Order: sequence, then C-alpha cells, then structure tokens
Amino acid sequence: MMAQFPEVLQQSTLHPKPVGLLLQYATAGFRTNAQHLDHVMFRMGVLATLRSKKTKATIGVMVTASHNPEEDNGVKLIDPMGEMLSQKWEGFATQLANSEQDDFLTALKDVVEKESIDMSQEGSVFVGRDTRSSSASLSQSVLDGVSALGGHSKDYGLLTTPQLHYMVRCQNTQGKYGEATLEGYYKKLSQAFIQLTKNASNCTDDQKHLTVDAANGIGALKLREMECHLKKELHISLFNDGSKGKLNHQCGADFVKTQQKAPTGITINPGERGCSFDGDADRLVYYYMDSEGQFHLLDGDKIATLICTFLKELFTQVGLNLKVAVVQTAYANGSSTNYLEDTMKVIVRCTKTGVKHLHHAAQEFDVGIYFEANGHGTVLFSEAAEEKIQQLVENVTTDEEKRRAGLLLQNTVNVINQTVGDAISDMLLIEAILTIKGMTIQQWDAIYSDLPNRQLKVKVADRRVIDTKDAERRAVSPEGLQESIDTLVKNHRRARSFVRPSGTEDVVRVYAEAETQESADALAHEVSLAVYHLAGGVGGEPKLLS
Ligand code: 16G
Ligand code: MG
Repeated sequence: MMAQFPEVLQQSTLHPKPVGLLLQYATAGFRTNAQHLDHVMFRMGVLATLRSKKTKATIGVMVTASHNPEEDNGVKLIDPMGEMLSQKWEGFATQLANSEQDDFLTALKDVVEKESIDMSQEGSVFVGRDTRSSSASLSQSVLDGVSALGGHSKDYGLLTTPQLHYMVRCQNTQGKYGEATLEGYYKKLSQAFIQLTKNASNCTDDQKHLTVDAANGIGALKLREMECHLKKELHISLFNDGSKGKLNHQCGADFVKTQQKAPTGITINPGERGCSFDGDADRLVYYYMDSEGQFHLLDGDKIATLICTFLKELFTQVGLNLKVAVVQTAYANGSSTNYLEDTMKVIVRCTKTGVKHLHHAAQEFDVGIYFEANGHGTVLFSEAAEEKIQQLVENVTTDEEKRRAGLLLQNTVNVINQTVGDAISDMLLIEAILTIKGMTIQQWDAIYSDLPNRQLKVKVADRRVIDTKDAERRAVSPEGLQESIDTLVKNHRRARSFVRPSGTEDVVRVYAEAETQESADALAHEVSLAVYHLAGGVGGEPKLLS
C-alpha cells in the first residue's frame, strides 16, 4: 500500500501548489482563473482514484468552468451513478487542494485512513474536458494524478459535462443505462427522439426548425456530431458555434437568463423558437421574439411545467398512479409555483440552490422533475416507475391507446439524461413534447405568466455573515435583516424577496418579484440597501436601476 505514496509525492512536485493559495470545492467544484489550477487538477486526479478505490466503481472528472469567462477553468468530480460528488468528499477535495506541498502526503493519508481505503483495490477514472484553451493541459494533469496512484484512466477528450456524467453511469451499470461511448449516447437519445416524434401528425418543416445558441462552447461541437443521428427530424440552425465568437461572451444560457435578452450573434425571426446552452451544455433556456420585437424568455420553471404537464397527461392515459413532484429553488417564479400547486395539483418542493440539492430531493419521488430557474435540470424516474412503464408496454392485454401512451413514456425516459441536467437531452425532450402536442412556443409560454422579477448583487465585506434557512427563503442573520425584508415586501403587491450569499462569487444575491417590473425593481433595490446597511456593504450604496 505504502509503495504508491512516494510516487504520488514525487509526481506532485511536478504540479506544485502556489504557497498560500486557498480554494474551495463549492456548489459545482473548483472554479477560478486557469493559471491557478494545475495542482488542483493533479490532486483531483489523485482524489478521484481514491474515490474509485473506495466505491469500487469508475469516477468521472470533468474539466470545465461552465458559464465563466474563457480565462477561467474548473473541475468537478462525478460519483458512480453519474451524480455529483458526495458532500463528505467535497470536504476531502478542499483538504487535498489546499494542503501545502510539504503537507500533501499527510492530507492524502488522512483521507485514506478516514475512509479505510484499500489501496490494493483498482482505481478507474473517466476524464472529459470543455473547449477552453487551458482545458487540454489541465486535463493532462488530472490524468497524471490518476496514474501517480496507479489508477486506470480513460480520456474522452472533448465532452459536454452531462455526456461525461452519462458515460460514468453507463460504465457502472455494465451498460444497462447505455453504452459508454459518444456513439452510444447519440444513438440512445436520437432514437428515442425519433420514436417520440414519428407519430406526430402533419408536422411542418417550420415546426421542425430550431435556432440554437451554443455559447461558443463544447455544446456546438457535440450537437454537430449528433445532427446526422437525428435524421432531419429536427432542423437546427446553430449559432455561436465557437468558430468566431468568444466562449460565453454576450451569449449562452447564463447571459440570456441574467440579461433577459437574446444572445448576440443569432438571427431569429418573430415567432420562431430559439434556445441557448451554457458553456458546458448542462443548462438550457428557450425564447422567442413576438411580432413587436419583444423578447420572451422561457426559463427552467417553464421547462419544468411543460414536462410536468406532458408526463401527467401520459400517466393519466395509461392509468399509472405515480407520485410526481417538481423540485425548485427560491428563484422559481412565484407564478410557476402557484400554477404547479394550484392548477396542476402536483407536489412542489423547494431546496437550496445547487443541482445536488435538487437532485437529492427529486430522488424521493416516483417521478421527480427538477429545474433551477436558470435552466439546469432533468427528470428522475425511480426504478419502480420505470418497471411499471416497461410492464405496461410489454403486457399483451394492454389496449392500443394505452400502449401508445406507454411507448411515449418509455421513449421519454430514454431521451432524458437522468444523471444531471443536459442541454442537448432537455432540448430534444422539449422539441418532442411541442411536436407531439402540436404546440407553438407562444402557447407554451401562455401556460402561466411570469411575475416580473429582478436579481441584483451586493458587495459586502464578508458574505458569510448572511445565514439562511427554509431553503434560502429566509435570512436568520444578520439580526434585523429578515424583519426589514418582510416590511419592504409588504409595500408591494404580489411581492416576494430573499437574499443569499453566492456560492460561486464574492457577493450577496438579491431576488425580488412583484406585480409590475417597476415594483420588482424598486423592491430589489430596497432590499439591496437593507443588505448593504445590515450586512456590512462595501463600496458605494446600491443604486436604483435607471
Ligand atoms: C452553480 C450550480 C448551479 C447554481 C449556481 C448558483 C451546479 C452544477 N451548478 O453554477 O446549480 O444555480 O451555482 O450560483 O450545481 P450562485 O451560488 O453564485 O448564485
Ligand atoms: Mg454549466
């Protein structure tokens, strides 16, 4: 066992840690300027190998900084079933990344001891990376870390984040979930998509057309690779494909959602559907321009509602009584929550921000549809639910009508990437639903109307002074802040507001929604001032948006 350690120690000196640099494995792994990440990558290769030895399964390591600017990079680890790394190991990740060169071995041995890892066990790690210029060398450092501990690695090269999650799950289910290759991924999803859409009557070429903004990232490459598998059932006009623009710059899902406007670099006619991926293709938002040139955003809440409507109808048709829930965060538009609870009568759960929280909550139901308003989400089916659908389709006594609905359900399960939110998979599902229901994007948008809302950031000396409860909907510290928010909210109609420390930026985030945009803007500003004064604001006082 000990024989491996001198090798790791020696190799680690080739990926030295800058003295004093401290980073934290946050909501979605490590993320910072690419220049500071070489040692982190090597150490995450080491940690993934330990995690693999511990779980006796393949672990994934994805090199990406998602929607951050091109000069940043990051890394996240993927657990055996394709989920995000367990919280306990996030702590080990931080510990390993932050130990100074001389303490690295001690930190490493500490993990081995605490987790009673059998070092003679084999280790297996899958590695993928996005299109950033720094990603190739950083993923090499991950591979170095794996081999330093004697682990086996498979380098998939360029992949979207959700594709790597998918590969890991395929590998660890011995192919039951699918084949752990890109070809396998494309085939599984596109076949399901073609099956779903083939019965839709009189679908015109116009309806099959979709404009995609790929944020100048990895999603563009992978969508191009997939196109031939779609057999012209979807006509994609791909923009921001990385051939000229900068990654995530003025485009991509994050830009569109936060700016509430169309990405630059795309052409979209009034009434046509457009959608945007983020830099690593795990987020998706839709939009269209109306005849007056007004931009309309359909975010994660609208996506969840559409999927939920579709699934509930199918469950009713086949007579399956399944426990369906939608999982959201505090950012979910109040109108979506009301619609889901009051009109659709589904269970709605609210969790803290961050995919892992939503994912875990969704696992508690037969069917858990989870989406963050920012467009990250997927649908989880319990094993029992999948079996029931399977039986229904295979049962010879099932009548034609039910069998048809059952097959739709089965193909819906197959088009979905259940490991994590996946822009490509979510996009295919939405396109299939719109086709099957013969629905336009305007009709989808009209299911409910969003309450006007506003998000702001406030800089404070130490954002940790803000502590929240009730899935971040209420602040418990600093003293008096929640009372102030409550008072301010009372002055606006249909209003709601909350604040939370960001997990990815050194700011406090403020969210407000109200009956009118003016009201939402005013409330967001008033709450920002309360944060500024009660939570140690720095710099000038927040100003009202003009
Ligand atoms: C990360 C999370 C995302 C969350 C966002 C919040 C994952 C894969 N990504 O990007 O889900 O919405 O952080 O950022 O978990 P914030 O804490 O800065 O508001
Ligand atoms: Mg992303």
